[in-house]
Amino acid sequence: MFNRRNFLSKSLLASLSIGVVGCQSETTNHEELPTSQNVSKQSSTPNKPISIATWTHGKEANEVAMKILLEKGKAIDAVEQGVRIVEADPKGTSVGIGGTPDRDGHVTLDACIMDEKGNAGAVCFLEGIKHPISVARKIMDETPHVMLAGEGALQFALENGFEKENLLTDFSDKAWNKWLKKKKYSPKVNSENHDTISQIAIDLEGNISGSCTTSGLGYKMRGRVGDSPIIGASLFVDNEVGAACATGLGEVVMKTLGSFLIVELMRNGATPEEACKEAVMRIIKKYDWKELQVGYLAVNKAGEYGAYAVQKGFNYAVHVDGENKLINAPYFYKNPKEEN
Ligand code: SD4
Repeated sequence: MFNRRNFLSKSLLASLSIGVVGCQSETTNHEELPTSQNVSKQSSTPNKPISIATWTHGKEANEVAMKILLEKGKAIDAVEQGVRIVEADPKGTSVGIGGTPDRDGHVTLDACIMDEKGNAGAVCFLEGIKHPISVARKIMDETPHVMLAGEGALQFALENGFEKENLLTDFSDKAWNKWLKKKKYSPKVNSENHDTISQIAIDLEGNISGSCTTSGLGYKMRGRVGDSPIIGASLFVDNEVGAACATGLGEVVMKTLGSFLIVELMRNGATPEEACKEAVMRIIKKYDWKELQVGYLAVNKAGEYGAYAVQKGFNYAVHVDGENKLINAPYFYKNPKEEN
């Protein structure tokens, strides 16, 4: 019988495979593709609780989140507390304290958070506050707005008990001074200067939430805001479908609204990995992607997860069934320079 939802799913999947396969070239890495997970097959036994987060430090964030989830805590608390541990680590040069400054030496932070009800909070161009994710949470919980920026965000944070502190560590200060000698802005791909933390969790009730926090691109122009505080770009949650999040060059994530796209693709039947791959392909098709990195991560309502990146090097951590493991994401571009 004709069913509009099936029809949409089928046509979408057909266009997905044309889009994706049509762009696969010798540069595509097939070996590393994990087995695609089948939504309908596994949806009767959902993977929950689950916590999933970008990069190696995602493991620490998952540890914190899983403790909360196993104690019957809410996914929204798990993803806030999870990323706070990374924000508080002065050794991390892409998040919170210790973040790489902009070209003028200021550490400016972006973050957003979204819960199972579709509530969202975000903060951007925030200076001097170590935990932008908690400022974003407060904006979500206690104001009629979604995002506060710069001075206003700082004022709100101070009025709500957050303390101002110097976020520029000696290490980041030295690195910035070294950078000043040449002032060459050349964002490298991967974790050399991309390790924003984005996290998604599903709690025991089956509710989904997500978070994202970063100091953004190192040595960016003063005032530059990336994708990380933009709902739909770095993060999107739809409790009926799943959630997606991003890391990497924010400009292309913003221009393709990747996380929202991924959730919509999953709504129409794509697996998390297929959806992430299609979002990467939208970047590949339109932009000069060889020197940039973007990694997407997604989880569906059944707790199945997947990821896909433009280049080699994006990894993520998954905590499920008592195990917290790191996984290398499959990717599109095999850099010939790295093959030698
Ligand atoms: C940004 N998306 O500001 C962030 C950077 C990032 O891993 O994700 N780094 O563009």
